[in-house]
Amino acid sequence: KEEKRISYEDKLKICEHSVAQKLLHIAIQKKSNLIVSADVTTTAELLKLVELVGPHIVALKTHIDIISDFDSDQTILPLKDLAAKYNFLLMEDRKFADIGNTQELQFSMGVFKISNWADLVTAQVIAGYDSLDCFRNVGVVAILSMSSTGTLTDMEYREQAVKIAVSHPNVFGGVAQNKIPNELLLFTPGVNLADSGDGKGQQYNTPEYVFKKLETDFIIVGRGIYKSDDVEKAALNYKIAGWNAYENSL
Ligand code: BMP
Repeated sequence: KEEKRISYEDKLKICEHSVAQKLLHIAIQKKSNLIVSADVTTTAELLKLVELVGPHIVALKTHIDIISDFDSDQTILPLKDLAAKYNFLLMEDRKFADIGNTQELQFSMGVFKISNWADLVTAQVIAGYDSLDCFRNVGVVAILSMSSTGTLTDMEYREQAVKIAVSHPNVFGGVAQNKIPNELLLFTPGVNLADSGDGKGQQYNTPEYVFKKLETDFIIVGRGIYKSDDVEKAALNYKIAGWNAYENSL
């Protein structure tokens, strides 16, 4: 059944999770639905990138395990300061995919101690509903479908995955390349204004497409921004493109 695209203000009334509320308030305040995917590999590059894009984003998405010189004092403390300074949330794209007990350890232990700093995390739902119980004090964005060629997230899988996402209290959103129920926030990666793919299976759409056709709430942009010659200008361009696409889709 077709659901009508609704505004961030209306989403505030139906998405009750505290992290969803924060994200929506930031989106409205900053007039931005942009999440930058900071797929750089050193602390210096990460912090430099965040200084440039911070003012324009609602959240910064990290793959913290690709930072070669990770150190919680040198990497996380300044990152948290920047998040407070520029008013955005920290989203760790860990894509947890194990049994609850193992995920609990991966979430809180090891060198990264994700539970100490992430506002939201991504998780697969492949291990079932109970596996998501361990993510307390954080928002979970469930991976419902993927942007890559040949992904196994077919319709049958997606339907089952959405059932878990809408019913689990820790989950407030989904990563997907298709429409999802209004009570979840939709995050869409695979967004690029210049390219249609990366030669490694990634497939790109435009902001216009994902807001109009998928009714997404947030776009996730990596290389389109951090590989640009002028990173700040690129972030601003995607922010404006995303906001215009959102307004045009209402
Ligand atoms: P880029 O814009 O450079 O292609 O980066 C996309 C980012 O989004 C990567 O960090 C990737 O891990 C993530 N991602 C994706 O591309 N497709 C998905 O289906 C799910 C993702 O998390």
